[in-house]
Amino acid sequence: MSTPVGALGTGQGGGVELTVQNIAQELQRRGNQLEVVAPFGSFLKGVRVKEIAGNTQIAVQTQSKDVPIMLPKNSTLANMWEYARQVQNQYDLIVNFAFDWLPFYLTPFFSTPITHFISMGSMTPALDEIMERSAKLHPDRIGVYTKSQAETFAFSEICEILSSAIDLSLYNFCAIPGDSIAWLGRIAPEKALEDAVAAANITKVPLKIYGKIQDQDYWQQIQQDFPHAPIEYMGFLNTEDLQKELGQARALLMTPRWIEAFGNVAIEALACGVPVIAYRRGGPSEIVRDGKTGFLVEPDSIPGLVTAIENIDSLSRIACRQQAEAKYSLTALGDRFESWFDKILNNS
Ligand code: HBI
Repeated sequence: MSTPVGALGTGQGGGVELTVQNIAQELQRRGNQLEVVAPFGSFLKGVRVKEIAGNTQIAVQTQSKDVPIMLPKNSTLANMWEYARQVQNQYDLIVNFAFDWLPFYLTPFFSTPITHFISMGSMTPALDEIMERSAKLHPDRIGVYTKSQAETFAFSEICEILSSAIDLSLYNFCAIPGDSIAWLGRIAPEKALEDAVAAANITKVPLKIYGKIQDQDYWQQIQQDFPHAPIEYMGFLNTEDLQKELGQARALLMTPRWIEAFGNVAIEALACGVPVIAYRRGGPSEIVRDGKTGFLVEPDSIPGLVTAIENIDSLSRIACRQQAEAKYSLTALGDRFESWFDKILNNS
């Protein structure tokens, strides 16, 4: 049951789109019969998709924390779950990827077990409450990316930590980098690009910036604050072009101001042999092996970033690729999800 905020394959669903795609394709490759229920216009290579029409759901991060739970007229989310109710007896398990109130509320009304993969940290009290109620009813049926994401909820102890993955065959190892470092992500305040630019300004190491400019004023302000920093904006690239560029980097800088639930860009860098310098905060702090495949830095410390940049060439790039292969391949992800599902089906 995909996210109702937008059609799969359009990027509107953010990070969870990649998770739905990877899990569906990997579980099917292993012989599981499945279909993905998603908003009209969704597409998933090699996987049966049941497209559901209606008005898509507002993205929760665009709303203030105390708004009431809302469904638009002819709600895609409601229509998705009406379909699930009708076909539930054809399936052993229903897996929800929507970060929305309705699926959690409906869980006890279904005869087929429903399990929930939560794709962000805590967002609103109303969602926290219904997720907690669901977690209390069925403690083994809440999955998350990371422990630090789970700890934003009161039920962190019962969460299954599933981490994430990428299709490693799309990423090539690069042994000898160029002289620049990279920053990758939505250009918006919670990603604190200004810290990476400040560190480049001090070290004079060229910084290449990749990603969508989500907040134009914020981007202009950074350029005004650091007129002489050695930075270059490279635009928003697709995976194939991105991994070619990213592989050339001496390091990836991750400077999140908020708790990243995971941080897919970290495993994309590792897959190319690029060590990661990240604030010790949220998902990236559970990915980077400090001193081995990158450095974890005191959060919001620019001197910490500078020291890490000055020492990054001492790390082994092949160790970065090896970590990606051991933990973040589609096979490793499939193993984690299948063992989670087995536990649920054996207990239900
Ligand atoms: N908002 N209402 C709502 N429902 C979702 O499933 C949702 C969202 N915002 C973001 C989101 N999902 C995903 O992009 C997360 O993986 C970030």
